[in-house]
Amino acid sequence: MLLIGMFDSPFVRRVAVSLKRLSIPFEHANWSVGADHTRIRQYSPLGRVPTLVLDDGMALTDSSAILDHLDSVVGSARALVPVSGTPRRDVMQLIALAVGAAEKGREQIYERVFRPAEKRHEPYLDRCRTQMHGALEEIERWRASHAGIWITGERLTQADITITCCWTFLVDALALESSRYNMLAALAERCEALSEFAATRARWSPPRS
Ligand SMILES: N[C@@H](CCC(=O)N[C@@H](CS)C(=O)NCC(=O)O)C(=O)O
Repeated sequence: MLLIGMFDSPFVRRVAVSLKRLSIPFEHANWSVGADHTRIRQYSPLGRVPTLVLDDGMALTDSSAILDHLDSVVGSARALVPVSGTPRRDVMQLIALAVGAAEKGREQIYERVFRPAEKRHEPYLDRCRTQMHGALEEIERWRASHAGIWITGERLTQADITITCCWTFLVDALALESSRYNMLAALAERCEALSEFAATRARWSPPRS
């Protein structure tokens, strides 16, 4: 199995952390969406990472599709997203908020990296910032009223993994003020101390256009 993409991407990293958490061995192609775009497109017609090339040659794109596949491979008892009911609903909702915040962070970066300065549109950047903070505030509110070890209780789930990968990315790439989100920052710190997170921590650097 080959995971394509750099670990400074929250989408790639949440797949890498999940693979390690589930003890699924993989090789890593540390390719950048900037410099290695042509190489990436040989596996991902979208030209996006993460892409996971399976042992039978099938290349899966999009972290959600990849993570869904991994959960189905390991079975319901080990799956990182609960299989049904309120636990599944809550985990999926928290993941959607965290991924949404990271996407709005990514948009802000791409506006800087891929668009010439004279073509940048400040109202769009403002809109992205507002949406990003809206999602983070909602996760912070959730955490304030759910005091388990992990965000949905006593078991670490994909919500913890995704929130942490997205949070760390936003702090690193956009210098987000962690004091604004104390609960979220504390959860991320707890996750980052685990070996699968430590093994996938990468210094963030902007893609080259
Ligand atoms: N929804 C996708 C988002 C992945 C994504 O945005 N990846 C970025 C890197 S952080 C990428 O491939 N960007 C290149 C591009 O879209 O041109 C997922 O969850 O996998």
